[in-house]
Amino acid sequence: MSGAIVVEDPEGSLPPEIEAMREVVMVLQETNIESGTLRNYKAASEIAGSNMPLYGGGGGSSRAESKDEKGETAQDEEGESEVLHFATVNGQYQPIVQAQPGEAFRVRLIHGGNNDHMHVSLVPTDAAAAATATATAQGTGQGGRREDGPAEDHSGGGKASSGCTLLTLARDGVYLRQAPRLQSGGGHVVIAPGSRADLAVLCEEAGVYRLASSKGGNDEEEQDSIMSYLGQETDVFEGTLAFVDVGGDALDMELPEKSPAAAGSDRLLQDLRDIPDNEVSRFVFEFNAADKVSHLGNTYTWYGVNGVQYTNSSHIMRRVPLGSVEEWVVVNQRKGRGEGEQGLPVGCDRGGPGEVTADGHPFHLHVNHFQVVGSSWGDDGPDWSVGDWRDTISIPTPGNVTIRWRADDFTGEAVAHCHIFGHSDTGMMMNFEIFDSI
Ligand SMILES: [Cu+2]
Repeated sequence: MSGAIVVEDPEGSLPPEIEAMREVVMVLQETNIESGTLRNYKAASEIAGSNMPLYGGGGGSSRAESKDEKGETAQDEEGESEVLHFATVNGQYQPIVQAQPGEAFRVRLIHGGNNDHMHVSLVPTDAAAAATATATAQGTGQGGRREDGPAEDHSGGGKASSGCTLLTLARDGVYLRQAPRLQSGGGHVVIAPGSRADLAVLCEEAGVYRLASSKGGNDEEEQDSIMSYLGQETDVFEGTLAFVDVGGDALDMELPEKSPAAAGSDRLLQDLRDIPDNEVSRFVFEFNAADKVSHLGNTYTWYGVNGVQYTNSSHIMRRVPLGSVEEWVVVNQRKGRGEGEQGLPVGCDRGGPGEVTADGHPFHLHVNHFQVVGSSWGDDGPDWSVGDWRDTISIPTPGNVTIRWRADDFTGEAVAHCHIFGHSDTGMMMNFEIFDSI
């Protein structure tokens, strides 16, 4: 079960373009049920007249297609090998969001799912694509492309063909300093389980658009790029999340040109990159995944952090003085159990036994946000840049991300973990404690 708690900005504190936007909250969830249980859902779905796709595979690319797929597999009485795998938005299956042409609105996207990464874009259905093509041919539009505004400064390959502009304003509840930002070339947003993205959306042309997740980008190059970042074995949801139905009177709203955080002076936004290296404490946090093990009749993959499987909630792996700044290198490099607490990996590219891993892990830190200060991937990931603040980040696989965070305000025990629950629940988690040193 999950839901959204939205902490609103104080009235009058935002740029007028953002203030004027309507808000759409979207809590994403996934369901993934195999074999036997699926038959119950199938029966319930058919009785209810639902168009939910009860077949093996992704969430379907459209309502019509889902229905066809369901029809095709209705003959399959066994269903043993089938997998029911779909995503919902606010508990609804592929809901429709209404919008007007030229209307800028804000989407608060919250990934409350447990396993799949989302690689989200807003793409026209065939009808919208045809309308856009017609408008372009007649010279009455630019294929949906905005020629003015901030989007142009960060424009990537896919915007012209999409008809909509999708800009990131904030991640994990913190406004980006360099916002609004078009990310990942074609306007895709990567959202890991547990992470949040605040987006500004504007569609110029009337039509029906799909808010969809896919491994693909607008071209092969982008697809290669996203999977080589996340790891080839990482699960990325493929299917429609929601539809945006753009119609009615055209509006002439503007996308914001500057970030609400640009002049931020609160302590959270103090740039931790300015702190000298000798004033931070370094720690290496390594994700470990090893062979399958049997326990109480179940077989599962061994998951751990720094060579330790989380089984003891009173075991503290890291103690942090209140007010101090931590620098953690979060590593996902090799298969195997790692070297344990007594022999923490000293470098990012840990040697020793174990193949290079292709299974990605979103790192999540409780209590304090962290700032990205470096990565084996370079200064810009698919959905982050050095300097950004987050509480959840996917680690390049194989590779590492270096973060800094200040132990602010709160003392006590907390956890850092992979946000794929199948991993964290079987051991990919560690305790740390913030203590008052005075
Ligand atoms: Cu994981």
